[in-house]
Amino acid sequence: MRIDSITLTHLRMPLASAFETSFGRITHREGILITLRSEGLIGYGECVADRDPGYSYETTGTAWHILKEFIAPRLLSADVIDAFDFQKRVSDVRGHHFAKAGVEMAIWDLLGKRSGKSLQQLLGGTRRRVEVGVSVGLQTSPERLVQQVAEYVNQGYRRVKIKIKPGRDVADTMAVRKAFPSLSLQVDANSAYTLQSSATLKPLDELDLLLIEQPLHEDDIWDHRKLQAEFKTAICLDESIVTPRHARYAIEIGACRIINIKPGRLGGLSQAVAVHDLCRSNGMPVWCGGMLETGVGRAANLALASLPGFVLPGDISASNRYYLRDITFEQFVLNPDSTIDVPAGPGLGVTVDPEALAAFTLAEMRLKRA
Ligand code: OSB
Ligand code: MG
Repeated sequence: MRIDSITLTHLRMPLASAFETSFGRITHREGILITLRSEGLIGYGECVADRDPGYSYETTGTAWHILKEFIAPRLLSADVIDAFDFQKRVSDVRGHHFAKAGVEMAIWDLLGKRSGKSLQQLLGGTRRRVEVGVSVGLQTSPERLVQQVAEYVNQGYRRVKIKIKPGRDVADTMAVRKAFPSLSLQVDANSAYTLQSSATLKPLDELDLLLIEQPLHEDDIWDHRKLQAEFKTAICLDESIVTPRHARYAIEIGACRIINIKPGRLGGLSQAVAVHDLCRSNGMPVWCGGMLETGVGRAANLALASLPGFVLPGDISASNRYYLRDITFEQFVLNPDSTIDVPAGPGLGVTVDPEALAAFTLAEMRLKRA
């Protein structure tokens, strides 16, 4: 397939409500929409880098640079066959997974539109709807947190994840557990603890949590293994699993009992599927994480989460949990059984609203085939 042009659109979108994690508080989400034009078709992909290097070293700025200088030239110089061919072509670009994943997503969208198949079909997904939960940011007090959780539970979310950090952990989680004794509940520390300071988290082990996500350093596999040995509750790795190889390390040494899969962090949907397959054959449960995606990235996550190894609810909430106005015409809604329907149209199955896109655009650049 010939790629005629690549358009990078730097977006800044207001969130429906501020989102705070152990690495910071945001009121707006930045990102880069990738538009590929190919033989009369248009494919979209979302690069999930944000403004600041809090979750990852990648930012909208680094991704823009890598996309423009290194990835676009490799894609515009010769026809691309599929996602695997794309990965081979960019294998000499070290790291920068968010940048690569955004382009790979747009390639899948094109492949689907060419063949009339949905991304779900292309990836081998089976379910028509997937179980989802909601990720709740840090609040100013346990009372406010319980209030926020209650709102989401009333909206129909049956699985809730709360963000924690030192000083906002045990009391907050206990308050939610007390208010909702049978809720599926999990916590996410985004690397805010060391092996030493994580000893303070021990009371969480009595709260019947689904999992404790990424308590220790983002590049750590070894200390998580020590921590998992101390906890009954499953440790889940997010930040640390950046390639299928890291998933294998974690499985082999017992660093965790659950893995969070995000296509952006892993460098593309193809890599996400590879981690899924590896985990499935090793009996390691996985679930689909989120990066506060727009409708474009959310569509891809829903297709991915419909694969059989995704046995825990994903961080894939309804569109209105993230944005009052999204860049896709399609809005994802929560079904009464805490599921969201997987898009069935060709490719990602979503269409971009040009007016919404224009309203949120900070900068745009189109790179053409020579
Ligand atoms: O660690 O899972 C995370 C959002 C941005 C960056 C990292 C994370 C998150 C979330 C929100 O927890 C998940 C979502 O609903 O998109
Ligand atoms: Mg996480």
